[in-house]
Amino acid sequence: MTIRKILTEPDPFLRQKSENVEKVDDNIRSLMNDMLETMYDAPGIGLAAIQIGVPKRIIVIDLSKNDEKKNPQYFVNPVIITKSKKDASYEEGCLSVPNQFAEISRPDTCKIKFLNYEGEEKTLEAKGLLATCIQHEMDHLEGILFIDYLSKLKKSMIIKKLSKQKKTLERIVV
Ligand code: GNR
Ligand code: NI
Repeated sequence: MTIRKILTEPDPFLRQKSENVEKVDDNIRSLMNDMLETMYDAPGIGLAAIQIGVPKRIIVIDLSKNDEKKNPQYFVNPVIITKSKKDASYEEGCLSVPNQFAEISRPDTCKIKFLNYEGEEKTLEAKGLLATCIQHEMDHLEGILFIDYLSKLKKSMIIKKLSKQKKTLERIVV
């Protein structure tokens, strides 16, 4: 298992649409292991493959608390079957938008189908933070970030800040 570099905004790669996985084989499972290790190291509660530069429709999520047993969940080619009319709002963050947080409103519950770690087809009814996280990660597969839901002004301020931080970091590293 390898910890990979997480891409951060602004990066055109994050805006790319991810492609379906044809078969869940050992290469895909190895990628999922890397994604999980990268997510735990960050740390975060979810990660989409595109965040480590791989444009495949793969998501990993683990909502377990620090003192609990780990509970990794793997979603390959996830599709939303139904979402609730009722919305819920959570303060969201994103490993690709470091240190920025905002209240985002999304459907409160959703039902998805996907392939699991073994490549078996499954369905899941998610609510609360899991529903939010699944939708946040599925947005990544379409090249969408949570800041896209903010006002133009708020979004541009965040992107400007992140661009500046990146330039400063480059100067330090080079
Ligand atoms: O670690 C993360 N926390 C989080 C909090 C609220 C809503 C969504 C998330 S996902 C985020 C990790 C991430 O960027 N996944 O793409
Ligand atoms: Ni994210």
